[in-house]
Amino acid sequence: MEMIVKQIEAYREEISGLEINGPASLEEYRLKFLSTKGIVKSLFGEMRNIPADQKKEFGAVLNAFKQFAEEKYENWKQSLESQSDQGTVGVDYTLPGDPLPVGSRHPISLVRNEILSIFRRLGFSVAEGPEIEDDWHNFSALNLPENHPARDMQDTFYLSQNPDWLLRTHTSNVQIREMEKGKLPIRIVNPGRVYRNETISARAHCFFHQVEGLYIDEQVSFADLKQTLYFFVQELFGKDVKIRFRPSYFPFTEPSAEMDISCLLCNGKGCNVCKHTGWVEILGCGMVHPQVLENCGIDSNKYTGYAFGMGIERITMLKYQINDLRLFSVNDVRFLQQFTASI
Ligand code: 2NL
Repeated sequence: MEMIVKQIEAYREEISGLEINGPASLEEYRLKFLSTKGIVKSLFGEMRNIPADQKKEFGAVLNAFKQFAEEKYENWKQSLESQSDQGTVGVDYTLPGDPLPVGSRHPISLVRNEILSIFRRLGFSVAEGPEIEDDWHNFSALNLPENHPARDMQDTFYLSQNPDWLLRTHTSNVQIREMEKGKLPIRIVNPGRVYRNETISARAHCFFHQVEGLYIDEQVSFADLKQTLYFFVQELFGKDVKIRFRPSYFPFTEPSAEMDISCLLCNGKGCNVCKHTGWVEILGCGMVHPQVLENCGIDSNKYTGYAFGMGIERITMLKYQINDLRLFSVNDVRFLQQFTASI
């Protein structure tokens, strides 16, 4: 019996020296000492080897040890629970918090907003309209003849459920709808997404974005158009930019022109971007065709107007030296994150 009592003393010392610092070490302690296969239980099993006259004494030692081991367990358990209630164990309040990822504007939106804000300062208001359109507002009112190639299934997306409807191929439908309202003068810019049935490549996509403008009043001239567009590109690209107009053709304007700006990269000396001409095309424009005015119920003897249209992707590519149109729609964050500094 003496041997066993010594052993119990040793267990007491072992328990007193234990460091319980979490639920795992507490459970390890419980399994070792207090479980059905634990040390306390097995010591009680020793009772039958103790001579009858010493059983009472041994029983007292054993009970005291059991109580000691159980109390220790309860104390540790309580102190662990109160620590986790307060949530203070191992929390370092000086560490930085979890990051909150904040998105940023798409480059197309940045440039669109910049374009619109320049025209707003000139007194233009912003108008928008439907992307699903009918033949009249997308083609006929704009003087596009029945047999014009743009009307072809190959170039335009028609809705398969009802081919009277199509996805607009330019934002001019908004200007037509504005003119049809019959309130003059009109001075609007209209941004939006347009669709064309193109094979996707670095230079073409089946959807892209435009800003068009329209100014109709008495006595509006081509000189007004030139001055307005000159102010616009100076605001967008800087005071040193030069412009030139080349004659062109659109069914909805007469006369029509394409406007180039001096190349921003080489300052007109000639480089890859301007294909060594010193000039880059940025928009098309012209005086609104009298037939288009009449189509919308506007007296073409009394009123004249100018209109222009530009691709936002094209201008964004020039401004930020982006060489592949597809980058705008694949949503690769490595591309998009490069614009986070802008608002
Ligand atoms: C381009 C050329 C242009 C227009 C758009 C227009 C609209 C009406 C009447 C007359 Cl309702 N014209 N829009 C005029 C000239 C050119 O866009 O290259 N766009 C990307």
